[in-house]
Amino acid sequence: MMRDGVKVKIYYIPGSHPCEAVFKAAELKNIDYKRVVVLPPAHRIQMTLMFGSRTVPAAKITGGPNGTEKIQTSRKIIRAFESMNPDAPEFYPSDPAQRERVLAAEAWGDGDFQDIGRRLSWAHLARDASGVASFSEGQPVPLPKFMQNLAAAPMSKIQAKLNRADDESVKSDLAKLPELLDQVDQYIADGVIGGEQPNAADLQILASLWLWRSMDDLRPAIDARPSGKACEALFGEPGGRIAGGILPADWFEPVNRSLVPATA
Ligand SMILES: N[C@@H](CCC(=O)N[C@@H](CS)C(=O)NCC(=O)O)C(=O)O
Repeated sequence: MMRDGVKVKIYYIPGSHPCEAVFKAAELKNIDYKRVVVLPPAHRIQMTLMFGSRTVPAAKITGGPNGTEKIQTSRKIIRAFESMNPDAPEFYPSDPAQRERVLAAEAWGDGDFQDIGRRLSWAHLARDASGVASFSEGQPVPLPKFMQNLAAAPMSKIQAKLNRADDESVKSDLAKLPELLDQVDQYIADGVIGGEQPNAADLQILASLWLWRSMDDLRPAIDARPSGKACEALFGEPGGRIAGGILPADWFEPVNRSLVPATA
């Protein structure tokens, strides 16, 4: 059981996949929390002033096992949640060999793999910001709708620049996608992720696919795989929707080719 009097606030950007990983972790541990939306790109300054470093997710925990804590990064927050409710199923398996595998997969999912979701989504939204509103729907955004709509295009262009979502990087990310999905499928086949009880690697890796699945041009290739099904089982529907046809169709050739069975 979580102890009484604990308060958790999670600072986040709607649609951010590491933030979604943290929300799912809180849900699985039965941890009550309050969501606080921060607005990109200004969140970099806000987070630096409040937490010391510029990224979300960030969590403020008061009255927990370690008193008041301010924590940044999805991996550290998920570790803090693990210790807050030891009665709930564990994110880090106690079997040493399985634990090693989960930790390695979690670290892999928090590397370049995590950056790809940011580059791909901002590259789309910088060209066509109409999808931004779908991620904010139902979220406590501290800005009237008309201002959100006015800000969507310039904000997305800045975010694309800050995340280095240039054409070359995005094309290279899309070319790598089938290989990365093969790796996720392999983790599932090896029993590292996709089991009955979600672990820290499930949270980290499948949260990226949750964001990838919001892009119409990517979703069919992901959904056709065990990794897409594992993502859906844990995270459900994506937090928003980015229409197809925004990026040049030929950039998706490697992804679409991977949909065709090798014998065809
Ligand atoms: N690997 C970290 C990175 C988090 C991260 O880069 N978050 C993005 C939003 S998805 C962000 O706040 N970026 C702002 C920046 O890099 O300045 C984590 O999992 O918490």
